[in-house]
Amino acid sequence: MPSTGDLKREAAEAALGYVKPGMVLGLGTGSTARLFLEGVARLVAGGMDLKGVPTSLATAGAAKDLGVPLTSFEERASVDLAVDGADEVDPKLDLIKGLGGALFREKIVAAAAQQFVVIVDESKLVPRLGVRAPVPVEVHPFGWRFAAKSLESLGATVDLRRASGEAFRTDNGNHILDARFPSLASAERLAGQIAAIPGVVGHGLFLKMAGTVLVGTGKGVRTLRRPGKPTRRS
Ligand code: A5P
Repeated sequence: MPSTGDLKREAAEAALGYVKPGMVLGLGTGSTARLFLEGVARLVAGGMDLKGVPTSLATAGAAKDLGVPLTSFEERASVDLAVDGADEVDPKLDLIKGLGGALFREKIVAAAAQQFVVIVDESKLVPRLGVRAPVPVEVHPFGWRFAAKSLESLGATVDLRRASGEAFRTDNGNHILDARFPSLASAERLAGQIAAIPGVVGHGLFLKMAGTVLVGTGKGVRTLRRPGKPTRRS
């Protein structure tokens, strides 16, 4: 019986098939993205010319440790391929991301990618967003209580994320509110409502962004594709 880690690795290894020499890669955050990064490090060690744009300080540190060259996103407006994990994937390939706290940079890099490939184990597939994961909402510390109250007025139960007893701080110095909605009927409408709350810096609803989702199943990788999104693969 393969472990969740095995399924994540299976998906991560499959994503290496999308990597071509000379690419600038968006490097995701989390345990599955870490496995992809290890694969990228192997390609670099084998002589492939690749550069990465990390989506978090943790990924930047891991890339440095593994010998993957980085380039600053401040010097470019796009990347060739972004590969990242997700917390939930629905049948339309819409996602919840951000349980790792890196959603703000992850969303920018995914949006800037020519191709955005998501790598998950099959436990992340859900019939509807929000059935298991909360929607992480990054908020500026100044307005977090107001943002929490505003999310509650949209029907959410809201928790300020904590780490070691303290309010969690993102790489951007902000807090995260984990918002659970009893029924997330229209993710698109909700995404607009959340984004409109003053003090909200970003949220973990990644809608119409993923072109390809690679799912580790233990019986081979399932490739899910969104119609109309580029899925170039060697
Ligand atoms: C990081 O902020 C998240 O968006 C991660 O991509 C997500 O939590 C998936 O993480 P795992 O690959 O560790 O499950």
